[in-house]
Amino acid sequence: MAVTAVVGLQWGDEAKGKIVDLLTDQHEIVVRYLGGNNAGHTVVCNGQTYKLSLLPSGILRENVVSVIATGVVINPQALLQELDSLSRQGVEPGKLLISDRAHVIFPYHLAEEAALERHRGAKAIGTTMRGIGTCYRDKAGRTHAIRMGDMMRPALFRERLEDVVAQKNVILKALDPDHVPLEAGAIYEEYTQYIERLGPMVTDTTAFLHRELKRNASMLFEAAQGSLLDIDHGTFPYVTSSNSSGCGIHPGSGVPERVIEKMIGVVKAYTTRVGGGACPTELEDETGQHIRDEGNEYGTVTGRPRRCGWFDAVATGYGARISGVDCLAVMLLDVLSKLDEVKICEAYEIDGERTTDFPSHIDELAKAKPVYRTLPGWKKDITGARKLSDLPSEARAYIDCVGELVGAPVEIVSVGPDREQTVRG
Ligand code: 2SA
Ligand code: MG
Repeated sequence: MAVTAVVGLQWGDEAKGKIVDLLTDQHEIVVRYLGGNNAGHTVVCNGQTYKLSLLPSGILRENVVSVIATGVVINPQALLQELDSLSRQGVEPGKLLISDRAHVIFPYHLAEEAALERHRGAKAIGTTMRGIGTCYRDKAGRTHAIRMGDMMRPALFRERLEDVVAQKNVILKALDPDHVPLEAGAIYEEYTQYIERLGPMVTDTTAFLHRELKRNASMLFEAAQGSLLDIDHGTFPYVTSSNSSGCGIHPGSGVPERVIEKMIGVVKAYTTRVGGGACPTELEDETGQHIRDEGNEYGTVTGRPRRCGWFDAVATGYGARISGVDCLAVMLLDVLSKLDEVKICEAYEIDGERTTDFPSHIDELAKAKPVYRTLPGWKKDITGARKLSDLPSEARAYIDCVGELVGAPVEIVSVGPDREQTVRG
């Protein structure tokens, strides 16, 4: 496999980490191109469970180069803590490169986000509170942005920080009268220590990736969050602040999408969502709780219970189209094994009209009533299945229905967290 991408087609947490880990062996370079330490990937490798947030999954392999590309927002403290916790787990990390174009998260980003989310009250986005959105906002606004490359230039960094912190204190005071002014000098000292450690890894990753493409290196692009959380194409404003669908690969890495030979769309066999915003197939009943319990559906970063519901082929099909996937990996199918019957949403009814188009406005999505196709459950333990013919016919029918309604062939089915618990179609 030369150049491959793995993207989530729902609202994140599709178990992309497992697919990326399965593919990492076949690639020399793994690239993370969006988001920050809001993401949570669980990777089970050599019997150990690793929780990754900002680091690409390739970091677990000594012979893989991991790249944190331009589109990522970096909290340097969180990044160093993650590296330190891996070395405590005995991992000798592979080579890591960090883009000098990547933007940096500072304490004022977290303070600003906390104040803004508080102001929204019941309409809060339900963010992870990691300063992701406020950092991307400064990136788009330009005047208050600081990039990794700026931190590498002490005089420039100090001057810029003084200027930005002075302005941020004014904004923060207006948002919160109890705001205690932040000190640019203290932040400078703290971040200078971080950059002393991270500095040797900071480079022009775009140039690196293009050099590697020229020598036909194999590359794996690893997404975070999911297509429906995409800032441009997702369920705005209940989205993350970057292009978390396949659309983000080009802006986030500088590598054109046409070089990607295989775009794998990862979907969960049901739906989950954390944070606010409509979710038409959400089940606020015993079945929803059953899925949450069986799937251990709690946020990896924040521990928040995830909202759970039936598979939504309208939403997921839209995610698949905007990301341009070649095939699907259906994850966590085993979570549904105890149910008498299973449902797939094949259309929405909005104001009495049936549609398979995904609404562009959140108010329309909030009105959408799912139209379900009901299938019989398989009521068997499938965690030992290794090939399609090992699966009960009801489970195969369910997967076929997912593929047909989403509009892409299912090539991988996951029936448990371990690498071996994988069925290839
Ligand atoms: P943010 O913090 O600005 O990106 O939040 C904006 C929305 O994006 C959602 N979001 C996520 N959704 C699913 N999983 C995510 N990662 C963690 C996980 C989340 C956690 O793997 O479980 O631990 O809670 C993730 N990151 C951001 C978020 O819920 C908002 O709806
Ligand atoms: Mg996650």
